[in-house]
Amino acid sequence: EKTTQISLKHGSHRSGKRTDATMQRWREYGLGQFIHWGIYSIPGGGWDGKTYGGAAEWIRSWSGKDAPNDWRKTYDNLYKQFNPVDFNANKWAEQAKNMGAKYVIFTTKHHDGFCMWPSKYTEYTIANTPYKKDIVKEVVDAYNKVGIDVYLYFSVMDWSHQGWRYDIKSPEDSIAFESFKKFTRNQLLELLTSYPSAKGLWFDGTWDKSWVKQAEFADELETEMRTLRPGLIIGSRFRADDFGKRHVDSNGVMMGDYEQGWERNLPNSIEDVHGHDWDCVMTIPDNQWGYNSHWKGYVKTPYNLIEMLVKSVSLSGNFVINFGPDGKGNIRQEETSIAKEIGDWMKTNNEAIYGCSHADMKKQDWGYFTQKGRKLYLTVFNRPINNCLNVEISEKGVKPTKAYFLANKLPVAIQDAGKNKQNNNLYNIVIPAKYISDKPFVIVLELEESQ
Ligand code: FHN
Repeated sequence: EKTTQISLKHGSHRSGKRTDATMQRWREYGLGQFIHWGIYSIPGGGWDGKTYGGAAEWIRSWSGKDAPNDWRKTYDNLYKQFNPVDFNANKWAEQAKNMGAKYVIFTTKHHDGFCMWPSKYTEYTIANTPYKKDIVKEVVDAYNKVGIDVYLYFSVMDWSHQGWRYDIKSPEDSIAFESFKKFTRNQLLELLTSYPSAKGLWFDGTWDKSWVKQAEFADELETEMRTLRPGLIIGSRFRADDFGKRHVDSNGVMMGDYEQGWERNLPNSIEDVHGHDWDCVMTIPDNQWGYNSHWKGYVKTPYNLIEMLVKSVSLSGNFVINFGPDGKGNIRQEETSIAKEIGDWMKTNNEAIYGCSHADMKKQDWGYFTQKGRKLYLTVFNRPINNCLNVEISEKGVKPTKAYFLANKLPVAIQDAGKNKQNNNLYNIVIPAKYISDKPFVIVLELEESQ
Protein backbone atom coordinates (compact mmCIF):
# COMPACT_ATOMS: atom_id res chain seq x y z
CA GLU A 1 0.00 0.00 0.00
CA LYS A 2 1.15 3.50 -0.86
CA THR A 3 1.97 5.88 1.93
CA THR A 4 0.35 9.26 1.76
CA GLN A 5 2.79 11.80 0.43
CA ILE A 6 0.61 14.80 -0.24
CA SER A 7 -1.56 16.30 2.43
CA LEU A 8 -5.10 16.42 1.10
CA LYS A 9 -8.16 17.89 2.73
CA HIS A 10 -10.50 16.33 0.20
CA GLY A 11 -8.82 13.20 -0.97
CA SER A 12 -10.01 9.65 -0.49
CA HIS A 13 -11.59 8.79 2.85
CA ARG A 14 -10.48 5.21 2.83
CA SER A 15 -7.74 3.02 1.49
CA GLY A 16 -8.72 -0.50 0.61
CA LYS A 17 -12.15 -1.91 -0.07
CA ARG A 18 -15.31 -1.42 1.93
CA THR A 19 -15.98 -4.49 4.05
CA ASP A 20 -19.65 -4.00 5.00
CA ALA A 21 -22.51 -6.28 3.95
CA THR A 22 -24.09 -3.72 1.59
CA MET A 23 -20.92 -3.44 -0.43
CA GLN A 24 -20.46 -7.20 -0.33
CA ARG A 25 -23.90 -7.51 -1.87
CA TRP A 26 -22.86 -5.07 -4.63
CA ARG A 27 -19.76 -7.15 -5.30
CA GLU A 28 -21.84 -10.28 -5.75
CA TYR A 29 -24.24 -8.87 -8.38
CA GLY A 30 -22.16 -9.83 -11.41
CA LEU A 31 -24.72 -8.55 -13.90
CA GLY A 32 -26.62 -5.28 -13.99
CA GLN A 33 -28.87 -3.32 -16.31
CA PHE A 34 -28.44 0.36 -17.20
CA ILE A 35 -31.44 2.31 -18.50
CA HIS A 36 -31.11 5.61 -20.33
CA TRP A 37 -34.56 7.07 -20.65
CA GLY A 38 -35.68 10.66 -20.98
CA ILE A 39 -36.83 13.34 -23.38
CA TYR A 40 -34.09 12.38 -25.87
CA SER A 41 -35.93 9.11 -26.38
CA ILE A 42 -38.57 11.02 -28.37
CA PRO A 43 -36.33 12.16 -31.27
CA GLY A 44 -34.44 8.86 -31.00
CA GLY A 45 -31.31 10.15 -32.73
CA GLY A 46 -33.13 11.97 -35.52
CA TRP A 47 -35.28 15.01 -36.18
CA ASP A 48 -37.16 16.34 -39.19
CA GLY A 49 -36.23 13.32 -41.25
CA LYS A 50 -32.51 13.70 -40.49
CA THR A 51 -30.54 11.21 -38.47
CA TYR A 52 -27.46 12.15 -36.49
CA GLY A 53 -24.41 10.01 -35.90
CA GLY A 54 -23.58 10.90 -32.30
CA ALA A 55 -25.07 9.42 -29.15
CA ALA A 56 -28.84 9.93 -29.19
CA GLU A 57 -29.01 11.28 -25.63
CA TRP A 58 -26.71 14.14 -26.69
CA ILE A 59 -28.88 15.30 -29.58
CA ARG A 60 -29.73 18.58 -27.90
CA SER A 61 -26.12 19.69 -27.80
CA TRP A 62 -25.74 19.56 -31.56
CA SER A 63 -26.01 22.91 -33.23
CA GLY A 64 -24.61 24.71 -36.22
CA LYS A 65 -25.29 23.68 -39.78
CA ASP A 66 -26.43 20.17 -38.93
CA ALA A 67 -29.35 21.11 -36.76
CA PRO A 68 -32.36 23.33 -37.39
CA ASN A 69 -31.88 26.84 -35.94
CA ASP A 70 -34.52 26.57 -33.32
CA TRP A 71 -33.57 23.04 -32.41
CA ARG A 72 -32.69 23.71 -28.77
CA LYS A 73 -35.97 25.45 -28.24
CA THR A 74 -37.77 22.56 -29.86
CA TYR A 75 -35.85 20.11 -27.70
CA ASP A 76 -36.57 22.02 -24.51
CA ASN A 77 -40.27 21.79 -25.27
CA LEU A 78 -40.29 18.09 -26.03
CA TYR A 79 -41.29 17.29 -22.47
CA LYS A 80 -44.73 18.70 -23.31
CA GLN A 81 -45.18 15.66 -25.54
CA PHE A 82 -43.63 13.10 -23.21
CA ASN A 83 -46.38 10.58 -22.74
CA PRO A 84 -45.00 7.06 -22.72
CA VAL A 85 -48.30 5.25 -23.05
CA ASP A 86 -46.63 1.87 -23.41
CA PHE A 87 -44.47 2.20 -20.31
CA ASN A 88 -44.92 -0.66 -17.89
CA ALA A 89 -42.26 -0.71 -15.18
CA ASN A 90 -43.30 -4.19 -14.07
CA LYS A 91 -42.69 -5.52 -17.56
CA TRP A 92 -39.21 -3.98 -17.67
CA ALA A 93 -38.39 -5.33 -14.23
CA GLU A 94 -39.58 -8.78 -15.17
CA GLN A 95 -37.45 -8.73 -18.29
CA ALA A 96 -34.40 -7.57 -16.34
CA LYS A 97 -34.95 -10.30 -13.78
CA ASN A 98 -35.24 -12.91 -16.50
CA MET A 99 -32.02 -11.63 -18.02
CA GLY A 100 -30.36 -12.26 -14.67
CA ALA A 101 -29.68 -8.64 -13.66
CA LYS A 102 -29.25 -8.10 -9.93
CA TYR A 103 -29.20 -4.31 -10.10
CA VAL A 104 -30.40 -1.52 -12.30
CA ILE A 105 -28.98 1.95 -12.82
CA PHE A 106 -31.72 4.33 -13.92
CA THR A 107 -31.29 7.83 -15.36
CA THR A 108 -33.16 10.12 -12.98
CA LYS A 109 -31.67 13.13 -14.81
CA HIS A 110 -29.34 13.15 -17.80
CA HIS A 111 -27.29 16.10 -19.09
CA ASP A 112 -30.37 17.88 -20.49
CA GLY A 113 -31.61 18.37 -16.92
CA PHE A 114 -35.03 16.85 -17.43
CA CYS A 115 -36.09 15.09 -14.23
CA MET A 116 -37.85 11.75 -14.35
CA TRP A 117 -39.10 12.45 -10.83
CA PRO A 118 -41.28 15.38 -9.73
CA SER A 119 -38.45 17.46 -8.27
CA LYS A 120 -39.58 20.42 -6.18
CA TYR A 121 -36.60 22.43 -7.35
CA THR A 122 -37.40 22.84 -11.04
CA GLU A 123 -40.39 22.91 -13.34
CA TYR A 124 -38.55 20.77 -15.87
CA THR A 125 -39.86 17.45 -14.60
CA ILE A 126 -42.12 14.56 -15.35
CA ALA A 127 -44.87 16.24 -13.31
CA ASN A 128 -45.28 18.79 -16.10
CA THR A 129 -45.61 16.29 -18.93
CA PRO A 130 -48.86 14.73 -20.11
CA TYR A 131 -47.68 11.56 -18.35
CA LYS A 132 -47.46 13.31 -14.96
CA LYS A 133 -46.65 10.24 -12.87
CA ASP A 134 -43.37 9.77 -11.02
CA ILE A 135 -41.34 7.46 -13.26
CA VAL A 136 -38.47 7.05 -10.82
CA LYS A 137 -40.92 5.77 -8.23
CA GLU A 138 -42.47 3.37 -10.72
CA VAL A 139 -39.05 2.00 -11.64
CA VAL A 140 -37.86 1.73 -8.04
CA ASP A 141 -41.03 -0.03 -6.91
CA ALA A 142 -41.20 -2.44 -9.83
CA TYR A 143 -37.56 -3.46 -9.70
CA ASN A 144 -37.54 -3.79 -5.93
CA LYS A 145 -40.64 -5.98 -6.14
CA VAL A 146 -38.72 -8.52 -8.20
CA GLY A 147 -35.65 -8.29 -5.97
CA ILE A 148 -33.48 -6.03 -8.12
CA ASP A 149 -31.52 -3.29 -6.36
CA VAL A 150 -31.84 0.21 -7.76
CA TYR A 151 -29.09 2.81 -8.27
CA LEU A 152 -29.95 6.33 -9.31
CA TYR A 153 -28.00 7.76 -12.21
CA PHE A 154 -27.58 11.52 -11.79
CA SER A 155 -25.82 13.92 -14.13
CA VAL A 156 -24.29 16.82 -12.27
CA MET A 157 -23.88 18.74 -15.54
CA ASP A 158 -27.32 20.18 -16.22
CA TRP A 159 -27.97 22.14 -19.43
CA SER A 160 -31.33 23.35 -18.14
CA HIS A 161 -30.11 25.20 -15.06
CA GLN A 162 -29.23 28.86 -15.44
CA GLY A 163 -26.42 28.58 -12.95
CA TRP A 164 -24.64 25.75 -14.73
CA ARG A 165 -21.18 26.70 -16.03
CA TYR A 166 -18.47 24.68 -17.75
CA ASP A 167 -15.85 26.74 -15.96
CA ILE A 168 -15.79 29.57 -13.50
CA LYS A 169 -13.96 32.53 -14.93
CA SER A 170 -15.59 35.56 -13.38
CA PRO A 171 -17.34 36.63 -10.18
CA GLU A 172 -20.63 36.36 -12.12
CA ASP A 173 -19.88 32.73 -12.96
CA SER A 174 -19.10 32.13 -9.37
CA ILE A 175 -22.41 33.56 -8.17
CA ALA A 176 -24.32 31.60 -10.81
CA PHE A 177 -22.54 28.39 -9.92
CA GLU A 178 -23.28 28.85 -6.22
CA SER A 179 -26.98 28.72 -7.08
CA PHE A 180 -26.34 25.61 -9.14
CA LYS A 181 -24.52 23.92 -6.25
CA LYS A 182 -27.42 24.65 -3.94
CA PHE A 183 -29.82 23.22 -6.50
CA THR A 184 -27.70 20.09 -6.96
CA ARG A 185 -27.52 19.49 -3.23
CA ASN A 186 -31.27 19.96 -2.90
CA GLN A 187 -31.99 17.52 -5.69
CA LEU A 188 -29.65 14.87 -4.35
CA LEU A 189 -31.08 15.07 -0.84
CA GLU A 190 -34.53 15.00 -2.37
CA LEU A 191 -33.73 11.83 -4.32
CA LEU A 192 -32.28 10.11 -1.27
CA THR A 193 -35.29 10.95 0.86
CA SER A 194 -37.88 10.19 -1.80
CA TYR A 195 -36.43 6.79 -2.76
CA PRO A 196 -35.00 5.38 0.45
CA SER A 197 -34.62 1.88 -0.96
CA ALA A 198 -32.14 3.03 -3.63
CA LYS A 199 -28.78 1.54 -2.75
CA GLY A 200 -26.61 4.13 -4.35
CA LEU A 201 -26.03 6.99 -6.74
CA TRP A 202 -24.32 6.60 -10.10
CA PHE A 203 -22.84 9.98 -10.95
CA ASP A 204 -22.03 11.34 -14.37
CA GLY A 205 -21.35 14.71 -15.99
CA THR A 206 -18.72 15.56 -13.36
CA TRP A 207 -15.78 16.22 -15.65
CA ASP A 208 -16.11 19.95 -16.31
CA LYS A 209 -13.70 22.40 -14.69
CA SER A 210 -16.48 24.12 -12.79
CA TRP A 211 -17.33 20.96 -10.84
CA VAL A 212 -13.76 19.69 -10.61
CA LYS A 213 -12.98 22.88 -8.66
CA GLN A 214 -15.59 22.04 -6.01
CA ALA A 215 -13.50 19.63 -3.93
CA GLU A 216 -14.64 21.03 -0.60
CA PHE A 217 -18.31 21.35 -1.48
CA ALA A 218 -18.50 17.90 -3.09
CA ASP A 219 -16.66 16.27 -0.22
CA GLU A 220 -19.01 17.81 2.32
CA LEU A 221 -22.03 16.86 0.23
CA GLU A 222 -20.82 13.29 -0.08
CA THR A 223 -20.39 13.10 3.68
CA GLU A 224 -23.84 14.58 4.18
CA MET A 225 -25.41 12.01 1.83
CA ARG A 226 -23.58 9.15 3.50
CA THR A 227 -24.70 10.34 6.91
CA LEU A 228 -28.27 10.58 5.72
CA ARG A 229 -28.16 7.13 4.21
CA PRO A 230 -25.59 4.87 5.88
CA GLY A 231 -24.39 2.17 3.52
CA LEU A 232 -24.97 4.33 0.43
CA ILE A 233 -22.81 3.31 -2.53
CA ILE A 234 -21.13 6.04 -4.56
CA GLY A 235 -18.58 5.46 -7.30
CA SER A 236 -15.39 7.27 -8.18
CA ARG A 237 -16.96 9.81 -10.55
CA PHE A 238 -18.54 12.08 -7.98
CA ARG A 239 -15.85 14.39 -6.79
CA ALA A 240 -12.32 15.56 -7.47
CA ASP A 241 -9.65 16.12 -4.83
CA ASP A 242 -7.99 19.39 -3.76
CA PHE A 243 -5.89 19.37 -6.94
CA GLY A 244 -8.68 18.44 -9.32
CA LYS A 245 -7.66 14.79 -9.57
CA ARG A 246 -10.59 12.52 -10.41
CA HIS A 247 -11.26 8.82 -9.68
CA VAL A 248 -8.02 8.41 -7.74
CA ASP A 249 -6.71 11.21 -5.58
CA SER A 250 -3.27 12.82 -5.80
CA ASN A 251 -1.89 10.04 -3.62
CA GLY A 252 -3.20 7.35 -5.94
CA VAL A 253 -6.03 6.27 -3.64
CA MET A 254 -9.44 5.69 -5.20
CA MET A 255 -12.18 8.11 -4.21
CA GLY A 256 -15.54 6.48 -3.65
CA ASP A 257 -16.61 2.89 -3.24
CA TYR A 258 -15.83 1.53 -6.68
CA GLU A 259 -13.97 2.54 -9.82
CA GLN A 260 -16.35 4.07 -12.34
CA GLY A 261 -13.88 4.55 -15.16
CA TRP A 262 -14.67 1.42 -17.15
CA GLU A 263 -17.13 2.77 -19.65
CA ARG A 264 -17.49 0.75 -22.88
CA ASN A 265 -14.13 -0.67 -22.00
CA LEU A 266 -12.89 -3.64 -20.00
CA PRO A 267 -9.70 -4.28 -18.11
CA ASN A 268 -7.54 -7.05 -19.52
CA SER A 269 -5.83 -8.29 -16.41
CA ILE A 270 -6.23 -8.19 -12.68
CA GLU A 271 -3.31 -5.74 -12.52
CA ASP A 272 -5.39 -3.25 -14.51
CA VAL A 273 -7.98 -2.99 -11.73
CA HIS A 274 -5.50 -2.13 -8.94
CA GLY A 275 -7.42 -4.07 -6.32
CA HIS A 276 -10.49 -1.82 -6.69
CA ASP A 277 -14.10 -2.78 -6.89
CA TRP A 278 -15.32 -1.72 -10.34
CA ASP A 279 -18.19 -1.90 -12.80
CA CYS A 280 -18.16 -1.75 -16.58
CA VAL A 281 -21.09 -0.05 -18.28
CA MET A 282 -21.58 -1.22 -21.85
CA THR A 283 -23.73 -0.20 -24.78
CA ILE A 284 -25.11 -2.82 -27.19
CA PRO A 285 -24.38 -0.76 -30.33
CA ASP A 286 -21.19 1.26 -30.45
CA ASN A 287 -21.95 4.45 -28.52
CA GLN A 288 -25.67 4.92 -28.05
CA TRP A 289 -27.16 5.06 -24.57
CA GLY A 290 -30.50 6.69 -25.22
CA TYR A 291 -32.91 5.30 -27.81
CA ASN A 292 -31.65 5.63 -31.37
CA SER A 293 -34.06 4.37 -33.98
CA HIS A 294 -31.14 3.73 -36.38
CA TRP A 295 -28.48 1.62 -34.78
CA LYS A 296 -25.42 1.94 -36.99
CA GLY A 297 -22.13 0.09 -36.96
CA TYR A 298 -21.35 -3.09 -35.09
CA VAL A 299 -24.05 -4.29 -32.73
CA LYS A 300 -22.86 -6.64 -30.01
CA THR A 301 -24.32 -10.12 -29.98
CA PRO A 302 -25.45 -12.03 -26.90
CA TYR A 303 -22.25 -14.07 -27.32
CA ASN A 304 -20.10 -10.90 -27.17
CA LEU A 305 -21.97 -9.63 -24.13
CA ILE A 306 -21.79 -12.94 -22.29
CA GLU A 307 -18.06 -13.05 -22.91
CA MET A 308 -17.70 -9.52 -21.52
CA LEU A 309 -19.80 -10.49 -18.51
CA VAL A 310 -17.69 -13.54 -17.72
CA LYS A 311 -14.50 -11.59 -18.32
CA SER A 312 -15.69 -8.87 -15.93
CA VAL A 313 -16.47 -11.34 -13.18
CA SER A 314 -13.16 -13.12 -13.80
CA LEU A 315 -11.53 -9.77 -12.96
CA SER A 316 -13.82 -9.20 -9.95
CA GLY A 317 -16.03 -6.57 -11.56
CA ASN A 318 -19.71 -6.14 -12.39
CA PHE A 319 -20.94 -5.93 -15.97
CA VAL A 320 -23.83 -3.58 -16.77
CA ILE A 321 -25.70 -3.71 -20.08
CA ASN A 322 -27.42 -0.57 -21.28
CA PHE A 323 -30.99 -0.41 -22.59
CA GLY A 324 -32.51 2.63 -24.27
CA PRO A 325 -36.31 2.46 -24.30
CA ASP A 326 -38.15 4.56 -26.90
CA GLY A 327 -40.30 7.62 -26.27
CA LYS A 328 -43.41 5.55 -25.74
CA GLY A 329 -41.78 3.31 -23.14
CA ASN A 330 -41.06 0.27 -25.27
CA ILE A 331 -37.88 -1.69 -25.02
CA ARG A 332 -36.91 -2.35 -28.62
CA GLN A 333 -37.05 -5.80 -30.15
CA GLU A 334 -33.25 -6.12 -30.50
CA GLU A 335 -32.76 -5.48 -26.79
CA THR A 336 -35.61 -7.76 -25.85
CA SER A 337 -34.14 -10.67 -27.75
CA ILE A 338 -30.65 -10.01 -26.36
CA ALA A 339 -32.09 -9.95 -22.83
CA LYS A 340 -33.83 -13.24 -23.51
CA GLU A 341 -30.72 -14.97 -24.85
CA ILE A 342 -28.53 -13.74 -22.03
CA GLY A 343 -31.24 -14.80 -19.59
CA ASP A 344 -31.40 -18.28 -21.07
CA TRP A 345 -27.65 -18.59 -20.70
CA MET A 346 -27.77 -17.23 -17.16
CA LYS A 347 -30.44 -19.69 -16.11
CA THR A 348 -28.04 -22.55 -16.70
CA ASN A 349 -24.80 -20.86 -15.82
CA ASN A 350 -25.41 -18.16 -13.23
CA GLU A 351 -23.55 -20.12 -10.57
CA ALA A 352 -20.36 -19.15 -12.44
CA ILE A 353 -21.36 -15.46 -12.13
CA TYR A 354 -23.20 -14.57 -8.91
CA GLY A 355 -20.93 -14.20 -5.92
CA CYS A 356 -17.91 -15.18 -8.01
CA SER A 357 -14.67 -13.32 -8.42
CA HIS A 358 -11.16 -13.51 -9.76
CA ALA A 359 -9.38 -16.85 -9.48
CA ASP A 360 -5.66 -16.72 -8.98
CA MET A 361 -5.03 -18.92 -12.01
CA LYS A 362 -3.03 -18.39 -15.17
CA LYS A 363 -5.39 -17.12 -17.88
CA GLN A 364 -5.92 -19.71 -20.60
CA ASP A 365 -6.98 -19.18 -24.21
CA TRP A 366 -10.08 -21.37 -23.93
CA GLY A 367 -11.92 -18.81 -21.79
CA TYR A 368 -12.14 -17.55 -18.24
CA PHE A 369 -11.87 -18.78 -14.67
CA THR A 370 -14.20 -17.49 -12.01
CA GLN A 371 -14.20 -18.72 -8.43
CA LYS A 372 -16.35 -19.07 -5.37
CA GLY A 373 -14.76 -20.73 -2.37
CA ARG A 374 -13.12 -23.96 -3.47
CA LYS A 375 -15.06 -24.15 -6.71
CA LEU A 376 -13.53 -22.97 -9.94
CA TYR A 377 -15.77 -22.28 -12.92
CA LEU A 378 -14.24 -22.70 -16.35
CA THR A 379 -16.37 -20.90 -18.91
CA VAL A 380 -15.34 -22.10 -22.33
CA PHE A 381 -15.56 -19.73 -25.30
CA ASN A 382 -12.83 -21.22 -27.50
CA ARG A 383 -12.97 -24.97 -27.40
CA PRO A 384 -9.56 -26.50 -28.15
CA ILE A 385 -9.45 -28.92 -31.08
CA ASN A 386 -7.97 -31.61 -28.81
CA ASN A 387 -10.72 -30.97 -26.26
CA CYS A 388 -8.18 -30.45 -23.48
CA LEU A 389 -8.65 -27.46 -21.23
CA ASN A 390 -5.27 -26.61 -19.76
CA VAL A 391 -5.31 -25.68 -16.13
CA GLU A 392 -2.25 -24.58 -14.19
CA ILE A 393 -2.42 -24.52 -10.41
CA SER A 394 0.24 -22.52 -8.67
CA GLU A 395 -1.26 -22.70 -5.18
CA LYS A 396 0.67 -25.36 -3.31
CA GLY A 397 -1.11 -28.20 -1.54
CA VAL A 398 -4.24 -27.87 -3.64
CA LYS A 399 -5.47 -30.20 -6.33
CA PRO A 400 -8.59 -30.65 -8.44
CA THR A 401 -10.60 -33.62 -7.29
CA LYS A 402 -13.78 -33.40 -9.31
CA ALA A 403 -14.84 -31.90 -12.63
CA TYR A 404 -18.33 -31.77 -14.11
CA PHE A 405 -20.56 -29.80 -16.44
CA LEU A 406 -22.44 -27.11 -14.58
CA ALA A 407 -25.48 -27.63 -16.82
CA ASN A 408 -26.12 -31.31 -16.10
CA LYS A 409 -23.52 -32.34 -13.49
CA LEU A 410 -22.11 -35.00 -15.84
CA PRO A 411 -18.52 -35.80 -14.89
CA VAL A 412 -15.53 -34.67 -16.90
CA ALA A 413 -12.11 -36.36 -16.74
CA ILE A 414 -9.17 -34.68 -15.06
CA GLN A 415 -5.77 -35.73 -16.43
CA ASP A 416 -2.65 -35.06 -14.45
CA ALA A 417 -0.28 -33.40 -16.94
CA GLY A 418 2.80 -33.10 -14.73
CA LYS A 419 4.61 -29.96 -13.68
CA ASN A 420 5.99 -27.04 -15.62
CA LYS A 421 9.29 -25.33 -14.99
CA GLN A 422 7.75 -23.03 -12.39
CA ASN A 423 6.93 -26.25 -10.53
CA ASN A 424 3.21 -25.58 -10.91
CA ASN A 425 0.87 -28.53 -11.37
CA LEU A 426 -0.72 -28.88 -14.78
CA TYR A 427 -3.96 -30.63 -15.59
CA ASN A 428 -6.03 -31.30 -18.65
CA ILE A 429 -9.75 -31.17 -18.23
CA VAL A 430 -10.99 -33.30 -21.07
CA ILE A 431 -14.24 -32.33 -22.78
CA PRO A 432 -15.90 -35.49 -24.12
CA ALA A 433 -15.54 -35.42 -27.91
CA LYS A 434 -19.20 -36.18 -28.40
CA TYR A 435 -20.29 -33.22 -26.29
CA ILE A 436 -21.73 -30.57 -28.59
CA SER A 437 -22.61 -27.04 -27.56
CA ASP A 438 -23.40 -23.99 -29.63
CA LYS A 439 -23.12 -21.77 -26.54
CA PRO A 440 -20.32 -21.00 -24.13
CA PHE A 441 -20.47 -23.67 -21.43
CA VAL A 442 -19.18 -24.07 -17.89
CA ILE A 443 -17.19 -26.85 -16.28
CA VAL A 444 -16.92 -26.84 -12.51
CA LEU A 445 -13.62 -27.85 -11.02
CA GLU A 446 -13.58 -28.62 -7.32
CA LEU A 447 -10.36 -28.04 -5.50
CA GLU A 448 -9.24 -29.74 -2.32
CA GLU A 449 -6.31 -29.47 -0.01
CA SER A 450 -4.09 -32.38 -0.98
CA GLN A 451 -2.78 -33.19 2.52
O1 FHN B 1 -22.26 11.57 -21.68
C1 FHN B 1 -22.68 10.45 -21.00
C2 FHN B 1 -23.35 9.45 -21.88
O2 FHN B 1 -24.42 10.05 -22.52
C3 FHN B 1 -23.80 8.27 -21.05
O3 FHN B 1 -24.75 8.66 -20.09
C4 FHN B 1 -22.62 7.66 -20.35
C5 FHN B 1 -22.96 6.49 -19.46
O4 FHN B 1 -21.87 6.12 -18.67
N1 FHN B 1 -21.95 8.65 -19.52
C6 FHN B 1 -21.55 9.87 -20.20
C7 FHN B 1 -20.26 9.74 -20.89
O5 FHN B 1 -19.29 9.29 -19.99
